[in-house]
Amino acid sequence: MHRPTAPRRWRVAAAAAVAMATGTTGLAALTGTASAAGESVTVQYRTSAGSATADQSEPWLKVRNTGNAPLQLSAVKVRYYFKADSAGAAYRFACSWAVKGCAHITGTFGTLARPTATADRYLDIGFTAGAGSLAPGADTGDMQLRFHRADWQTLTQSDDYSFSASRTTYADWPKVTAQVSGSTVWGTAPEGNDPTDPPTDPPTDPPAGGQSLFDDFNYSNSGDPRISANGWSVRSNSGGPGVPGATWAPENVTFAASGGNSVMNLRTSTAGTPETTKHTEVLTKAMKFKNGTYAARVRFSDAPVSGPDGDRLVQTFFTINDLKAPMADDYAEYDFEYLPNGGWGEPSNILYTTSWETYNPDPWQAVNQHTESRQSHAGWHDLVLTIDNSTIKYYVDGQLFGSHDAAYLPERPMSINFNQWLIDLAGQTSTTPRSYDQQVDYVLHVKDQVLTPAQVTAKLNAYRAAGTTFEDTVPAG
Ligand SMILES: [Ca+2]
Ligand SMILES: [Ca+2]
Ligand SMILES: [Ca+2]
Repeated sequence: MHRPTAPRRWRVAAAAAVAMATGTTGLAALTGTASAAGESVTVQYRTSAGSATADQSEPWLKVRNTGNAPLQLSAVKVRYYFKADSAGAAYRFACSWAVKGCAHITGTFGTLARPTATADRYLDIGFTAGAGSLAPGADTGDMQLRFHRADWQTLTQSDDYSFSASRTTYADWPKVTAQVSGSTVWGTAPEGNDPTDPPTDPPTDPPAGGQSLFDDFNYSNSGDPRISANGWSVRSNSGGPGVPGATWAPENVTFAASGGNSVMNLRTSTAGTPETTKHTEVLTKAMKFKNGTYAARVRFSDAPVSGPDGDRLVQTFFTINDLKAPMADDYAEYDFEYLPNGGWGEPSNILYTTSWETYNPDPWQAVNQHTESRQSHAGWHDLVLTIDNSTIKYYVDGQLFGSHDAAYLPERPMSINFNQWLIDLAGQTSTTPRSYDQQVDYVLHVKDQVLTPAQVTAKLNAYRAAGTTFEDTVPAG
């Protein structure tokens, strides 16, 4: 089986642009000084479909650089907030015409963790590097954008936060927001969208039985034959994601006792060149995991073990299968991705959960839904993902983090993966060696059962009470 090339590149264009916008050091992005340096924009809006209900919502936008320096458009994101027609409704973005060229404009949908009466979703408008820059005082010109329901049913836009039926000519519009390199510089978001909702399910004992994979990662080293016997592959083959020319280093995967328990350590290291960059990944050889519960205890880190900090690092726990053709519907991927030093246009630490319908690698087009939290997640975390026939849910430390829609459910089984890699080498340009650790205590999958985080913990404790460090009763996919 070929390992799927993990397509976590959906903001790569933005990341590249941040590097350009901040010169050779990239330090402005890392220290969040992009807007402090005077970058500012205004966003003008009009609609060309002003009715309360419509086949498509048509937000037309112009972004103007009101700062005093050229502005790389790929550092800019504009967010349009709306109320979904139903909890399971899915949407598609399209660009009808744009002065900058529709090929240089991206649209991805997300879910607000704290919905309001007029907003539970958003559309993020972004730009590829090919969109170029805006001189001081210049604007993008017309961007004639639209979105519609995936099933082409009529949508209601009169209840949408960012919609205004009366705006039929361009004027400044503060009910969309704009960010430059991750800092909000325009508009007002709907109130209260912290991604922290309390769990609603009471703790109970886990359901009996259930075909399961459990591994406490009690191994001696990356060459331990039990790793392969238990269905894991420690990656050594080259390729993406991340720094081109980097290697994937099995020897950087180690195991150590920690408080009577064993943890797996993924160490990613670099001395600032592709040749010295070593990524790490551990994944199941089989793609046989689909609906049910996925859980892992993972330790993210904000700082290197040694050497200078600042690299644009991605620390992950995810499931994925292979893209059989561009935009193939039967692709599936569900990610926890922590960026301790920013990247993908973000200036600082951010945790993403992302559910993928599909994507097109070239030209880049993503069909996904994501939820994000801009704060440090350094330390140990209990990560839980559940998938049933209607919803995808992500939990962090027992709290619901994101809930994604039926349109993003998996069509085929997937592998389970952990990896740590560098997006690029622009975050820290030193050639002093440094390394970063991501640790994994255990992984659990229970086929076709949606467990609460408390039920996951109970099942983990039952395995440990029984002295079981590995079990795999999940049938081949
Ligand atoms: Ca609506
Ligand atoms: Ca363990
Ligand atoms: Ca899909």
